[in-house]
Amino acid sequence: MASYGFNDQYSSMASDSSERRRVGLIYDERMCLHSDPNDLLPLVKPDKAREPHPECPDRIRAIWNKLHSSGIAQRCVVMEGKEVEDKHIELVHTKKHINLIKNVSSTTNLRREELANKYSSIYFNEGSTEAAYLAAGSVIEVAEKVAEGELDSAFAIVRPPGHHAEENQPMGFCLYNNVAIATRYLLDNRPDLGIKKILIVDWDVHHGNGTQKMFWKDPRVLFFSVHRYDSGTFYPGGDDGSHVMTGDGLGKGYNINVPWEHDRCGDADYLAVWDHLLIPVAKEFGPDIILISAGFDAAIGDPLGGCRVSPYGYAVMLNKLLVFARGKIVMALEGGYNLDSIANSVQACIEVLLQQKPVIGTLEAYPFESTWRVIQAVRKELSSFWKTLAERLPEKVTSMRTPFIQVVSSDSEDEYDNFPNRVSQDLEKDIDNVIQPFSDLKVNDGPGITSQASIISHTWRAELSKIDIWYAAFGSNMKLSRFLCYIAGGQNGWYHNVLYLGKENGIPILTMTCQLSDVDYFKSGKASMCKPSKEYANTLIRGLVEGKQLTEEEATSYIQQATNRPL
Ligand code: Q9C
Ligand code: ZN
Repeated sequence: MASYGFNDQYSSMASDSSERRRVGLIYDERMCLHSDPNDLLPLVKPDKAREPHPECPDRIRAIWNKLHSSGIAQRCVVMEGKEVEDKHIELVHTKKHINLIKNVSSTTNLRREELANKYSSIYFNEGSTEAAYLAAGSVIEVAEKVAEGELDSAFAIVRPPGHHAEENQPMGFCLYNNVAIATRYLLDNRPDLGIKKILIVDWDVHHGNGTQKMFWKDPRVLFFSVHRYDSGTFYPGGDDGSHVMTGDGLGKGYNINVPWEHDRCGDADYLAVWDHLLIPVAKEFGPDIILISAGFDAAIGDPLGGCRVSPYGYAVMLNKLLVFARGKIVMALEGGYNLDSIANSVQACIEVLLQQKPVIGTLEAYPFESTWRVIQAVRKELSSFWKTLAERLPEKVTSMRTPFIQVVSSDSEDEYDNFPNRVSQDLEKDIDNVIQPFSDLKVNDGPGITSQASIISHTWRAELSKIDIWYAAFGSNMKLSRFLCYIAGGQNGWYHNVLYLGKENGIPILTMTCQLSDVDYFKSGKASMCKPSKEYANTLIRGLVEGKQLTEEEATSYIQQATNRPL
């Protein structure tokens, strides 16, 4: 049942290169014309400078550039964007809404600002209309090609995103509901293609409120959304994303919400949801095509999501869907705001669609306790509609779990973000950059470990148990900015080496060391003392204060004194 160990999906692998899968890719530079006019303010009024809007043109550029530099785009069928026709938008939106989006680019800046302010998390500029028409039209374009069989699968690299957009309002960075429009297009306008049942998988970290409403009573469309809910406090908020929202009328049972209770969900949590909810239900539903509202804001390093899905996680999630609908999968970009994370994640997905190498790897973590709670609640809520969900999950499956430890974070996160430009980057990458192979660890004297210790034959605990001197840092408050500050502080000081000792429960174990020659050098007094950098000192002080042992004044003076004291 549960396969946290390794991947079990080879059945759909193209066995030789002659049956290479045709994967469509759509990108159009014109979708970059839509951007937040406030992002231009720093040029005009530097004092008014604020954070650039996360839903920015560079998102799709980053993806596009990455797919080219890695040679993946060259293996796909690349298509140009296409504008949607009003009659197709009308399948899900009101005429009033269409007029709003149609006219917004030809009005004044002031009027645009007034209009945008009427909605939740929306901006408009001169490029918004064209981008919105291209995003929706491009998803239709690839969906049609996949449904026809001209393409096996496709990825539409579009913006603005769509899943928050409702019948009569833009919302949450979304203008037109791209995926919903394409879904209705296939069902209503192309009966000739034989698409009768559509599964929409929405793995954007936010609930797809717009899509949910558009298919609320429609049994032809199974809408499955997994998202942060946090008791209804996470965007878009309210109870739309609750698991009790299962649809209405004929559509009852065809709306499935998987609401995370908290942040930090990762590969293990998503795959548990796949194995125990989505995959069994998809089997029972038997979709003719799958559309994925593919936001990548649940990715590790996303500034909005707070979740931890890796590119490998997305690849496994996608691969598990490829056995349905004869592999007809259409992916459309939704959110995702860390440029590196989204580029790497999209790349991993397209490699899966191309089916050129098997998806292999392991998961080292278990789902959270709360994840099993959520899965059980969803299964119970929907057990009368899907017989596969009525079975009880074996205890030995649900007993594989990780407790969730609430991180009590200090008042303001940003105050201590000493690496503001780096915070949003991919944590795994940062770790890669600072770690050095375990084999660099050389401790030659004493009964300790011998040189060139092998990480393969020993666990880090076993190795370190042989060392007499320990330096340990309690890492519960190790958010990325702080971690980087320690590293930088250490590297400017005397901990030149950061060693990666392995992973435990998915958490990388690092330690900082120095050369023995450095110890001697310091002991000899020849080394001149240097004060820690301001950031490093502040981080140390903060750590002491959070440990509740010292007040801020005490910690500050302690660090001050320590910097002037000989060893
Ligand atoms: N406190 C998508 O990912 N956040 N949209 C507003 C207000 C809006 C995300 C926060 C997030 C919208 C497509
Ligand atoms: Zn999102």
